[in-house]
Amino acid sequence: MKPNRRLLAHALALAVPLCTWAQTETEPNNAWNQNNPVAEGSSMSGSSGTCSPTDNSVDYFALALTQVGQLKIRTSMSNDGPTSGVSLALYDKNVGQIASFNLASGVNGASALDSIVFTCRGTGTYYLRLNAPASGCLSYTFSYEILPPVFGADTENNNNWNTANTDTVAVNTNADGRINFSQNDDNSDFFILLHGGQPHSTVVQ
Ligand SMILES: [Ca+2]
Ligand SMILES: [Ca+2]
Ligand SMILES: [Ca+2]
Repeated sequence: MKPNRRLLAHALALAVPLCTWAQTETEPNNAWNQNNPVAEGSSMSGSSGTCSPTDNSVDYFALALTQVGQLKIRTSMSNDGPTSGVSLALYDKNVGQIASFNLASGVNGASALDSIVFTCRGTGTYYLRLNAPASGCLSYTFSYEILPPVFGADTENNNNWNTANTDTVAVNTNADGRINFSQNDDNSDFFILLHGGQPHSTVVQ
């Protein structure tokens, strides 16, 4: 007797666990040191405002960057009233504010997708804060990912002229590099330029 292939496919699909997983916020998360941790690639859901029950507190989350690059935060948000925007802020590991910004939320129960990218992010912890909406109940889901840096890496440690010996650049050759990525101790890159066969050092700061 032949197996029912369609039935078998459905059974296999049900047996495969979902690759993505979602979390829901845990209140109180009203200060940076009450944050809810969020892993890269997973989604976090929450609410704020005149929901049921009403909770107009802000929501703090901790993002963990394990590689340098561009931090992209994606949101899907919905307000049950006419308020169309949400105020957010990003902080570094020392709770210094990097940026405050607004992302879109759908109105009257509709959802809206939005995203923002922060370039030159180094590794470590960052804190994300969502403020309560000006009015109405806000429901949201967000996730984040680390996109590759725009340019390739230079060879560290090249912070001094006499440690640049591995970053030798030939004439008419582009040299990639990364410098001043947040939270990473790299604010000086020395390169050796070969000109007429003679090395000359140059510094990027
Ligand atoms: Ca909340
Ligand atoms: Ca909260
Ligand atoms: Ca560098």
